[in-house]
Amino acid sequence: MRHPANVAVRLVDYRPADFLIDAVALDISLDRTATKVVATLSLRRNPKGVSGAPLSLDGDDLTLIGVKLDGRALDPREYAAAPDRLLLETVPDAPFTLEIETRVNPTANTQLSGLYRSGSAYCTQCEAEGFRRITYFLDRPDVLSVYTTRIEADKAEAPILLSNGNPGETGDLPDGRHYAVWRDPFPKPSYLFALVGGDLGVVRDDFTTMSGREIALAIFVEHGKEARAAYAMDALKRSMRWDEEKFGREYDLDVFNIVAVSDFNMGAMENKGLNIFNDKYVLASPETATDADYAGIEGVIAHEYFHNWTGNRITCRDWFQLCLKEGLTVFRDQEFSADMRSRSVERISDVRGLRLAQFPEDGGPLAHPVRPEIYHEINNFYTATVYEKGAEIVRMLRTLIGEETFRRGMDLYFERFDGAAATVEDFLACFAEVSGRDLSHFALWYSQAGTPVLSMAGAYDANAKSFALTLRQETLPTPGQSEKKPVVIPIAFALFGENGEKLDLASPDARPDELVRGLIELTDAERKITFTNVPSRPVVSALRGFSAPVRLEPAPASADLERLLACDDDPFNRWQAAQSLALRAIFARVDAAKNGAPLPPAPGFVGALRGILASADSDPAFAAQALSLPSEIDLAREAGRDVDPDVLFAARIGLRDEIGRALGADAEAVYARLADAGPYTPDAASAGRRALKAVALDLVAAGDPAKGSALAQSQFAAAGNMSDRLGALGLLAFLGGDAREAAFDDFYERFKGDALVLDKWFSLQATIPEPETTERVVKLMSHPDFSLANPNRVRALVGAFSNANLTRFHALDGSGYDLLTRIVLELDRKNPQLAARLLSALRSWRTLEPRRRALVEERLRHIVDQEGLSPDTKDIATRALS
Ligand code: B3K
Ligand code: ZN
Repeated sequence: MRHPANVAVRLVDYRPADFLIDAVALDISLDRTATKVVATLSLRRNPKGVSGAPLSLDGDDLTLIGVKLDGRALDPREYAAAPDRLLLETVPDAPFTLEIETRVNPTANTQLSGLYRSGSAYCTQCEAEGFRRITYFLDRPDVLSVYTTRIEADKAEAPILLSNGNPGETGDLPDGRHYAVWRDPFPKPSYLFALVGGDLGVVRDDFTTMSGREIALAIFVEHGKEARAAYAMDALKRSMRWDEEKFGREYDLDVFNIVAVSDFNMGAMENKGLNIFNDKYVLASPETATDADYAGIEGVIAHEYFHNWTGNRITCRDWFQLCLKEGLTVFRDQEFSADMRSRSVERISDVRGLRLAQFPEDGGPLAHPVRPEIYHEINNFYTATVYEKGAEIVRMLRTLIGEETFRRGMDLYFERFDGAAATVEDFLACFAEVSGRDLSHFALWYSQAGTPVLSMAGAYDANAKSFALTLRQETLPTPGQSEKKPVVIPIAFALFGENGEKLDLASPDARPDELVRGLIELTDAERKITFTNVPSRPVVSALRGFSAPVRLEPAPASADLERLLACDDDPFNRWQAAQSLALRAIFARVDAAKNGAPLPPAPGFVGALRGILASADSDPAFAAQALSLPSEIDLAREAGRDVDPDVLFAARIGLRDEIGRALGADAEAVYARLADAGPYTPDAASAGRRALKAVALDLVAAGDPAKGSALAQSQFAAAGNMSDRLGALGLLAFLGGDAREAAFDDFYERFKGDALVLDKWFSLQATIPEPETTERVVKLMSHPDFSLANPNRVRALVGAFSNANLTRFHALDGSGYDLLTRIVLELDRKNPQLAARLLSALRSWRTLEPRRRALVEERLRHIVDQEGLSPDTKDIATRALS
């Protein structure tokens, strides 16, 4: 495979394109190995570009057949063609048309970027730079064109032909071929182009918009899977209604199509009017999908739909502005899920996700600003920082200016930039205008990388009845940014008195609106606020609802956390108190183990959990989250340095067992109450009860493994839905023995042939925390159902092993690292995007203890030294080593 030159792209170098392409007519004749693409581009010079500039079009791996300018076939001496570029030194100053014919081989396309085949279907993925793998183009997001697409194919092979926009003429052709025309009236950048051809089943429905327009909805899936698309269709209709109600956004085309394919590099893609999805985020049935899968489908369907306004109608000027569409759209899908489900449970799981993926990224060698200033490979910047931290910035903005003003800012943004390619500055300017606030300091969140650390020190003066609180912030250096400035941190805030009562806030040091709203703004490195009329030493509840993406360090004293857990009316901070107590108890065990001291019991924490279990029925989903211990990944992150996964694992399991011994009987009663929940429904309330049931079963097993195993075996055998079955299998996998192997065999027999379910079978085996697992994973790689060509399968096995099985992946003999290295290098030749993504599992290597650190460094250097490494993998490995 050829690789384009590995050049750095910089934000400061942005220049408008020298040409604009007002219209594109594509004529694509599908063929398995030689698809013919004729692109007719209506070009004109951009008044903002360099006058007299040559026309230089992007390509990638293209074979040129011929070029015509205004209908005249050009002599090859009139242009320079390479697989990655088409250069015309002289073109007219007046508008002209260029007709370019290329050939592409979709079967040979293992990168899954551009036009490729998934199963027997043809499909495309163009973001970020895949369109140039179909035809030569100005493949950049600020070139917006109106597209007409004619697709031709063998009618038996591809009876369904889809592209962006509204359907036009169709018809039969000689030799068993047929064609379909699609017209998209909305100007769009090339990354939003899509095409699908194949023999697919379909589920149809319709939606009446707020102005009374009828939209034809369709979801295309593999034949026989139609029934499994019902939930996705329901989620789509709810998303369309929600965007009307919450943001005043109406759908614009006459049709909205979704296609589910099984080979896809990421979750889904928001192509205008034709979303293409990883089938994992479309297909669900009670027997095959867990509650988490249903929630994932709802969230991703919403996310891609919401892009129609935030991303498609208003797009990004350049790829540095990626967060403009991604962070904003994640914010919107999180709000949708919060409205559809439980707001506090959604917030907790969003923050868990942020801490799991974004915090380690922001604290390691791959750290970058939400709006990066340089990249070598843009596909490596579809990161947790751009998406999740990007969403947190939008949330902070709303918190600071208030919900109603935020909505006016969004309205202004939609009005002002509809049909345009915008920047982060354009976005912020709308909110500055409607709020009258200067947002220039706030904008630092977009350009400064690293997670700020917030600390609080309080002093109570019993005589003066005052409470002095000092707030400080600090951000540690990140690659390329050694000096950090203080950022604007909105701290949602409350004080609780001795009896758990919320105190009225009074202080001469805070603005009246800060006191009324309970929202303190920390803009400097330090701020001191003395609260008056405080009757007794208060407990501080800060960062309520996780009002800013910062780390609060150290966590409050344990006695204060126990009080917050009991009295805080902010559910997020109640959950946070339980997590902080758990972390403290686990790290106390870690320290004791290091010093050879007796393991300290945690009676206060266990007592608090007993209380949560006792009142679990009132909010099962919340109780399930509060009763779940921080994961090993959480522990590694919180430890921060000299991480030894074996020690963390032992301490965590030790605490789990202590809790199980103390609360096993209580947990068993909860489990028994929830055991028979009746027929499966995917709603949040039922899902919450199932989550609590799973946590209760784990506690029973912690206290009495034999009893836990017996209960898990019967739950596994009798399960009427995948959540219960997989929950039981997960526990059996952990407990081990014959029951485990029997359950895995049974599961395989039941679900063989069902790829999405088999992914779960592969994943669970990869995460067994036992020495034999590495060998098991190696064996599974030769299983007939394993294939490096399917990204879901690779992620299920290798991704799960390297991201979720910390003790095995970080085994001291280096076997886990060797396994990943081997797969990354093998995959790099086929699918560099996926290889690079897998390699990111090593991003926190510098926080490991020295022996493991040395092992990883050796592997990273070995990878960087490979001949012919893709720019994707090289970029990750190089930055990881920096
Ligand atoms: N915009 C796509 C992601 C494209 C990734 C390209 N490497 C999906 C999404 O965020 O909605
Ligand atoms: Zn997105």
